[in-house]
Amino acid sequence: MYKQSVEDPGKFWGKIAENFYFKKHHEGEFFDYNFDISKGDVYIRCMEGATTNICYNCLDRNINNGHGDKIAFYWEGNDPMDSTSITYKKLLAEVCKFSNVLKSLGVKKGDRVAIYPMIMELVVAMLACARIGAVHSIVFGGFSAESLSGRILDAKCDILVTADGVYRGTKLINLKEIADEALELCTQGGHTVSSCVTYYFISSTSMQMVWNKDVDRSWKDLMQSASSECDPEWMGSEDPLFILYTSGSTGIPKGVLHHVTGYMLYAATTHKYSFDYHPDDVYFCTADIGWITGHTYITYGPLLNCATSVMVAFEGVPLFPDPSRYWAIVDKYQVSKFYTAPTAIRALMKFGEEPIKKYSRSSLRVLGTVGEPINPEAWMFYHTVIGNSKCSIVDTFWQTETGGHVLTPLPGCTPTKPGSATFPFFGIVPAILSDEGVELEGPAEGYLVFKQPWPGIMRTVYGDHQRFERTYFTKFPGYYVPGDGCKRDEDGYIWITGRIDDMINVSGHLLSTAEVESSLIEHNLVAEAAVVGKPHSVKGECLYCFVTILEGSEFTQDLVKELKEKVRHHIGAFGTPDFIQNAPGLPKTRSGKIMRRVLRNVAKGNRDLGDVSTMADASVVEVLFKNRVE
Ligand code: 6R9
Repeated sequence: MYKQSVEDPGKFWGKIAENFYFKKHHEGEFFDYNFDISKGDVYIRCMEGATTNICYNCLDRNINNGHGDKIAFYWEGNDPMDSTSITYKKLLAEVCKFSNVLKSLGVKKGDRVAIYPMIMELVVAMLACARIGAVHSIVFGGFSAESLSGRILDAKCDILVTADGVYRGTKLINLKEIADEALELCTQGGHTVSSCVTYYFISSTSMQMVWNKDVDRSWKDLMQSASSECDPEWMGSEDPLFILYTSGSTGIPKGVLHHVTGYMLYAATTHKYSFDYHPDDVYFCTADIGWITGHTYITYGPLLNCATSVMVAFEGVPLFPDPSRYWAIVDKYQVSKFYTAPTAIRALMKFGEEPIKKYSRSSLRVLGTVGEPINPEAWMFYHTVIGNSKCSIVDTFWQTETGGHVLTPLPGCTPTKPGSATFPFFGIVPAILSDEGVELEGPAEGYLVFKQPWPGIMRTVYGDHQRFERTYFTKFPGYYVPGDGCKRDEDGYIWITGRIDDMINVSGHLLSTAEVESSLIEHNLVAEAAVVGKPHSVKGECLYCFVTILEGSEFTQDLVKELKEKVRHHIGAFGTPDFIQNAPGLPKTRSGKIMRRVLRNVAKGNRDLGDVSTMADASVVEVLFKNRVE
């Protein structure tokens, strides 16, 4: 299948497309694209001319095939007593109702709708957007008001959908308050959101809610009177489906834009083959829908395959009510396919085997991982302890930009090696390039690139096509450059070695150093800041910040606290730095570039700095080692 997928991609994907409903079929070549910027604008189109609707394919098509009463989602609340489920038929009715609500608020095809997460209703809201052709832009619930407003402004969203609050462990987060602050910032930024639809999730009076009658609408009130029938909008293959922001190395997030048909085919196919999905499976992905993993592998992929999924109301590692929570859920629903992140596995390893062995986990067949390189120890723990040495481990490498898995083993088919994402998925042609852009053969290490398009690849950066070309297609014309380094071993296995740009991967979430640095520099005592990633036993990497303060001022623990709070406020809780150290001077090249490589070694306490001949003033390094914090 792989051979066919790369030799005749049109035939391969065309056959897969036959499983989906198209209102109008396409004619001509399956792909039309240019990857080579030296020959003109970069573009990718797939099945252009066909019309379809992804929501119709997720729901109506499955219902028409006789699966209306199948469970689409089992939902587990923060409190284990709080659980419910929804069938495909019921989900369609809810989606149609919310589609009509959106229409009544004036939302039309092509309009952008921001969604600041809540739970089952989030899936309803995103599918409703897809049904009427509106473009959803979901913002992860851990982001701050400032991050949320930046994203609403960039896409000029007219509507914001949110909830009053959510629980994280025992902590109640007042989402609406953050949303209100973000809307205020949007107005100050010159764009006023016309409606804010709030779902009362907590529905208790303990939450103080400010209600602005011009803008605020209640989800439940609007839904009550909405009809549960709504015809889908037939969308062109290359019409946009959603925007999802990802960190950019300049510090300004990029709105990754995915389009209807290519994304649909790729989400469904990767979900089917990477997890060896079968109709009687119960599938459980622990991600938050606010990230791409949630988009592709909670909502679209599983629904397109008519799967039954477990969805949980909490992100990160559930230690509530105890560290066995995942395994209690696995046994409760007889989960067969489980998908999580290395950071979660490492966090669970800390509690030992006992909380895991309390449950049988005998239903498990395939265990997936995503988000960052998985270290072999965590891989082995996943395999031997969590999977009782009888499950396939699938280490799936991909990005917001790729839409779905691009390197992954196929369960029961690819012999695995702990820590390697193994081989390309169908339709993916990787290569390893040297610094000079030469394709390296055999065992080699260099830049990971992809040579031809696949259906799920992003089409552009929202509102900035040049940035799309600059970021992914300029370094090596003719190739898509994801920004990761990799190694190929003597057996042809690919091993991701980490980011090659200034990105830090904290618990599977990418953060740009520039974004954190600009938050630090806003403090009036900070003259300069440089941020690097430091290896962390659970998070993979954590933020280690070097700050140079103004002459004559004092570096105190209060300042450290203020700076941490500042970054947290700008980015959100998950971006809070672990370490802030006083750096009277930073190592710079003679041209003034901060030498992050040196700082990474200082953070690690590694005195073997390599070649420092380009450093302007080598004496700063000794001081940095002296001020190091642990
Ligand atoms: C899906 C997702 C993308 C970046 C990517 C890479 C890292 C993701 C990985 C992995 C090694 C894996 N990454 N999966 N590195 N092995 N299996 O995480 O998307 O948030 O856009 O991050 O994450 O560095 O380039 P996104």
